[in-house]
Amino acid sequence: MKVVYTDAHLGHNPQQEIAESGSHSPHEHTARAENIRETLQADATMQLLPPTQWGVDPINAVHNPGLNNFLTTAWNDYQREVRPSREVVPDFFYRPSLRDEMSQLAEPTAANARLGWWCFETTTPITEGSYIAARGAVDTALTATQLVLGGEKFAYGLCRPPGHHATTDLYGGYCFFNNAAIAAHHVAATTGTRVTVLDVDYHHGNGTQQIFYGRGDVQYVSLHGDPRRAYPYITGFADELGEGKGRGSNTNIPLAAKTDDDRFLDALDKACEAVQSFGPSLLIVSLGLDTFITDPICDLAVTRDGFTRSGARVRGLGLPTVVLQEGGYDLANLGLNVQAWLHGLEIS
Ligand code: Q9C
Ligand code: ZN
Repeated sequence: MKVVYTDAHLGHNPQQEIAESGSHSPHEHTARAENIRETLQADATMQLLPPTQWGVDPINAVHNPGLNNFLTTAWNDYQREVRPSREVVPDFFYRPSLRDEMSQLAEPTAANARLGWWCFETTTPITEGSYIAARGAVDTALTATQLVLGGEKFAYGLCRPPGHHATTDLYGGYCFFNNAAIAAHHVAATTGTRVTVLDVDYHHGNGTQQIFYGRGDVQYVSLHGDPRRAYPYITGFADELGEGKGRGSNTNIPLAAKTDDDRFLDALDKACEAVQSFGPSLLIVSLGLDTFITDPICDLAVTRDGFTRSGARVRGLGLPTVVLQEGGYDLANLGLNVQAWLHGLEIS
């Protein structure tokens, strides 16, 4: 299988994560992607190649162009205008109800205010090279997608930073641009055919759901920790089915804590049935390995064998498939888990 990778991700190099009323070393860090690359590089069935450059148009076709404009200069603006800091995190969030009964504002001009305008939470620091890294992840997703459009049955994009929490207007949840959504829109827009994003990350892909919620040409199907207990809390409920033209093209399957391989595979069966009835021409998998039994921030109990079985189940759909990296935080097992999933897809 072809594996798209760029070392541009190394530029996004946070050393802290502000969460749970404190600050700790980040769960989302450079060693994640390096561990995956090393494991796949040592695998004779995998062929690494760099992404080509796609520019900003595919990003701005999915996101508010203001998000890219902001991220382009956010780190530098903050250094100059607020204070020198290797990592930049908002300390004020614009919430529309602050101006209930009043007209809503346009984007503010102060660097600190713009941070809280474009970001929804505190765990996604901007470092000096974060923007270059985020662009590299989008290029990686689009290059992997191009390989599949060009006739490869499967391709894997080692996207870092991940993408599925980024909405039309907002970054957060370790994500700047929604790599999978940008790839899915690119396929729908250039081929005129239906596309599905199947999201198996532990966390609900609130961004991907939001971006396609009103569209009938891109289906979103997700398995995830029940939002009653799991981040991002405000989306991922089973009754979110899409709206307008998108009615019926959104499927959420929330999972109980400690869900094991057999129960996860049962849920994946249901997800695959939804994919089959939608009838896409191409599948994009948002691949998170944070459903793993020893993941440090999640509470499911999927094993490596469960990942191989998951890949094999997705292979059973018989669709050209682009696999894009999302989460997964058990560093010692991350590369091996990605490899197991991809072997299930390609070799089983
Ligand atoms: N105490 C991805 O897996 N922190 N993002 C949650 C809960 C944010 C996960 C902390 C988790 C984001 C791509
Ligand atoms: Zn996740």
